[in-house]
Formats: sequence, C-alpha cells, structure tokens
Amino acid sequence: MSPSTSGAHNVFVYGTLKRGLYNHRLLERGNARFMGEVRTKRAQHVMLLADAGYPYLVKSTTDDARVIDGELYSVDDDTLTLLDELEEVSTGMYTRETIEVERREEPRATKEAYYYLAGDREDLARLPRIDAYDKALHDDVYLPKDQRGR
Ligand code: PCA
Repeated sequence: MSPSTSGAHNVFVYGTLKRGLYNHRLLERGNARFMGEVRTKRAQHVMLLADAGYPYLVKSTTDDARVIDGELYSVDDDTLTLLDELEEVSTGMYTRETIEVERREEPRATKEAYYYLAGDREDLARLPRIDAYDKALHDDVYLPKDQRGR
C-alpha cells in the first residue's frame, strides 16, 4: 500500500497540464480531482509562448490584459510538490501564486487557487503573445523536456 497523503489544494491550470495535453498525466494520479472549467475572475494577464511551446502567464496592468480560461483541480501535498518540480519553482522559472477563478458556467462560484506565473525571465520581452493555449497549438509546438536541446 502506498502511504496515505494529505492536504487539499486548489490549482488552476491554463497550459500543458490541461486535459488532453502532455503534462496532464501528473493530474491523473488518484489524488487529483477535476473541479471544473474555470477562468480568471479579472482580466489581469497576457499569455506568452515560450520557445519550447509551453505558455507563460505574465501579469499586465495595461488594457491588453485578458481573462484566462483553464481548469481547476484539487490536489494533495504530493501532487502539488510534483507540479512545483515540473514548473521548476525552485529555480524561479515559474512562481506559484494565488488567484481568484470562477466557474465558466452558472452558478459562477468564485474559488481561490494556486497557479503558475512566469518567473522574471530575460526572454519574456521577445516572446510572442497568444490568446489561448489549446490542443491544436500544443500538439503543433510543444516539446517535452526530454526532447529539448540545451
Ligand atoms: N503548465 C502550467 C503552467 C504552464 C504550463 O504549461 C499549467 O498548465 O497551468
């Protein structure tokens, strides 16, 4: 038997962790639960496309800021640790922050969730903006970590 795990954390995902995309496997473990289709409550980000084909959310205070669609999960401590490792939080590639999200359908209950925001990186200024990170774009451009050149 595996040791019991604990904790329940809401996590909002907008990129490769969504259903049908490459890193969703981390949310298919028994202790992750899908909580619904959601979006950020306020328009306060822009989405950029990194060279390896994954999205970066960056905060924006100008009127180009958008509401971001994604999925909400409830995960345990172990899964949150795995997600932090994937997103390389310890190196500052992404930072894990909290945000208010709401269901995309009625009733629009608001929940607070963790999400992964781009760290302060030099390449951000030159990356192209995208409006959404969907399966078609992902399948076209995403390079898993073990397939990237160094
Ligand atoms: N993975 C995280 C952040 C960006 C990415 O590709 C996510 O899906 O939310």
